[in-house]
Order: sequence, then C-alpha cells, then structure tokens
Amino acid sequence: MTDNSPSAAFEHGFHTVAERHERIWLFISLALLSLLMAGAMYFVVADYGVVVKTAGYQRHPEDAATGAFAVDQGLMRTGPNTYAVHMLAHLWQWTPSPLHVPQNAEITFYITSSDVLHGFEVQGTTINVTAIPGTIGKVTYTFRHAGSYNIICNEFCGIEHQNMLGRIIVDPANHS
Ligand SMILES: [Cu+2]
Repeated sequence: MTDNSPSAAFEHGFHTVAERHERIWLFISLALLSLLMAGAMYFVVADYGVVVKTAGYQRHPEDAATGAFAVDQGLMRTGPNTYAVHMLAHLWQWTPSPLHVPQNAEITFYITSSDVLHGFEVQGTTINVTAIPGTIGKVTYTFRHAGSYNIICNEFCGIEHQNMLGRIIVDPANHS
C-alpha cells in the first residue's frame, strides 16, 4: 500500500480525527483529576472541620489539655437538645468515663490528649477522631439507640493501650 492510495488517505484522516478526540478526552480527564485533587486538598487543609482553628492551642502541646479539659465536667447542655463533652485522653484512660448521654440528642465531643497520641473511637458508631496533644478535635454525633458503648483507643499509646477503655451510656429518651 502506497502513501497516496485512497485507503491510506482515509487512514490518515481517521487517525487525525481520532487523535484530536483522544487529546480532548485526555484533557477533560486530566482537568477533572486536577479539580478533584484541588478540591480534596482544600477540604483537608482548609475546610475539614475536625480540627478546631485556634492558633493559641498549637503553641504548647499541653495547653489544649487545660481549661474545660482539666476537670471532669461530664455532659454540658448547650441548647434545647444539644450537649458538649470535653473528652480528655491520657495514659491510659478516657475522662469523663462512664459518661451518660441522652438518646437522640446532638452530642459534640471536643477531644484532646494530655500526653501522647490516642485514638478516640466509639464502637458501633462512626466516631473516630485522633486525640492529639496541643490540638482539639471535634466530632458531633447523635446516639439513636440506647445502651452501652465502648470507647476504645485505636492509636497505639504504650503498655496499657489495649486496656484503655471508656464507656458511654446512652439513656433512653422519655417517650411519655
Ligand atoms: Cu491510648
């Protein structure tokens, strides 16, 4: 087959068009990927919402574990059906524990550690926040089922790590 045959011309034309389409689609997929990456990075860095943005807490790691965390305040009412808890992780306990919370109420946990990294995980829920010295983590959860929940530490933190258990007791809402 020579270069100037009709089928060679067709082949050439076909490949030119196909290549243009491939370039366009390659560009679109790369643009989408870049957009996704930029969005993910923005979400993680600027808008994740898990780390409370308070610069003062970053200066000294131990600072976060003072104030509301220093004393066992238990459950604090913040609204008609909203509560806050300052959960302190330390070798090798959770404070406050056992913690009573009402069923179907919005509970906001503020979490920090006074020593090393710990992992605040409440079994059977989606609560999973790393307790970082110097930083306050935040997670909001509504317990829909009454009962007893285990707080476990999911970040290896030393010799008693496996015994670092806490308890959240969800008291049934009054349906009367
Ligand atoms: Cu721990």
